Amino acid sequence: MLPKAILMTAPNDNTAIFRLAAWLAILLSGCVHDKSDSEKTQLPATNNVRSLQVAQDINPAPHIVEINLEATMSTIEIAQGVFSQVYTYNGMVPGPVIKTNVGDTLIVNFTNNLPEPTTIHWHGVRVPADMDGSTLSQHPVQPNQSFRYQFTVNDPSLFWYHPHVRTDVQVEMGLAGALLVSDEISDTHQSHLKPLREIKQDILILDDIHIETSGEISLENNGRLLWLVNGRELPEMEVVSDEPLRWRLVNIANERYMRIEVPGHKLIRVGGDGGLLEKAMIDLDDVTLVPGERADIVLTPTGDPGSELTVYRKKIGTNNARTPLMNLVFIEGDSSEKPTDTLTLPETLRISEAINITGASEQTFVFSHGPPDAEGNVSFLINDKTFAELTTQDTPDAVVGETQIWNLVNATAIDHPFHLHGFFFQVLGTLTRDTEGRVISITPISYLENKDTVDLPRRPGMNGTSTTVRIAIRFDASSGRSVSETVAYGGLNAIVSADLGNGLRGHSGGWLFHCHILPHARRGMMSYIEVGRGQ
Ligand SMILES: [Cu+2]
Repeated sequence: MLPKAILMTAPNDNTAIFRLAAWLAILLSGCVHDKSDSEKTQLPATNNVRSLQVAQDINPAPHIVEINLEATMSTIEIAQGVFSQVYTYNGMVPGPVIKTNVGDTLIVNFTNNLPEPTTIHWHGVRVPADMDGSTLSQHPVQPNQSFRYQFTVNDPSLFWYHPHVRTDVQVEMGLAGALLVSDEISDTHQSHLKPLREIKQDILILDDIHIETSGEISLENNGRLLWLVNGRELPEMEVVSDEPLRWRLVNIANERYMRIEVPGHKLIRVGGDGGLLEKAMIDLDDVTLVPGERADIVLTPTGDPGSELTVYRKKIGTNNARTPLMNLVFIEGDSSEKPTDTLTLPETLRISEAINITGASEQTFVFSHGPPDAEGNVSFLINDKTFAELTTQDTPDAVVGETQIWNLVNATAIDHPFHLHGFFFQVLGTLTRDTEGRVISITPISYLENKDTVDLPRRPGMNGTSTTVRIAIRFDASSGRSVSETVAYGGLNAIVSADLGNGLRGHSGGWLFHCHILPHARRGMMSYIEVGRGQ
């Protein structure tokens, strides 16, 4: 068997030394049949951040992107000289980038070669419920079994994919990848976006892991902490002074917030979870991504050829603590290229429609935690219950076409990143309350954005105070599918009648919402809404 992992992680620049090493590895693997040796993937000679591999489209038909994706254990050199046994998609950490266009049908022939069950959740993508990869809507794919994911991608943005079984463990072990949905039609028809689309674009996947000296990934946050961009520790990006860069960022870390800063430079945020913003946010000192969240940013680095500029992750809430994530290395520009103009972005990037909240019903969800147990661990709760304790009496319902306002109340002293499956929402504003429940501040949102993940800021003061983020959700028909449609489609008969083992009965239109600090979700901070057809 060819060492696929090695072939697929070859860097773009294909240095002669690396090619030689790769060929040697291939030759050796022909003689050595020990899988663990032949599938060891070494770091490439250069630490280039532009090294993400794109999943191969095996279907020649237009408007269909079909890929094969295999989850498997591999041994990869993540830190210099330290080999870690990790979970991979197609032998890589992170997994291959899936590239599609708006309106494409994406088919993913997924095979689970892990020693445990798994699924794939398409974070942020509006998919039919039976393609959502949650245990509410799909039986986990057992070891050595396959599952075909198939859905149409309708929203241009950067999304990501990851398991939704033992999510905290499986994501930390390496299972995550980016899914980019481009808007080729708009490229030709939305000429006002030309300046934006001409900017060199990079996907940057931000992560952190802990590894023991043995190389083992620590799930208890022991050992050395590594900050990773596209799976690399402190990688480099070659840039030309005064040439704008567009970064499509996604934070796949289990727990940590990523507040990105480039010293001496202002950032422009043009988009987020659900595609472009209505108007660019300019002159930003930093951009924060909570776990699961995306940001589409533009910056214009300046520096002398040969010099370096470091991109940092700033610690939230402190002024000075910061960690280097990536080095920009200035190279000479190509003098034959046209001189770069000052970047001029259109005033309106996109005509966005605010969700009409007239007559919307309201629901309130309180995010809290229980007292510490003997080991000091707490349960994390939504409306006083863990996910395992929920009955259908506890969970909200909606009918297709309905709009609801959700009041997401954070009663704890830490932030929680809220994520809703299957639907975009828009933030209406944030308010805080004192211990008497009186509103002490109201912050309306100043820009319009479709989101699937949002920070719920910690309470403003002592126990009893709270912060509420108000969001509007339209449970439109473009997500999901009615029970009857799904049964006709043949997808969910087994699941409708199946007890999924947690007291819940999964069925079409069951959508999770949870904290995206994955250990919090595992310890209970997760619930779901049933979206049905109505009468
Ligand atoms: Cu949380």
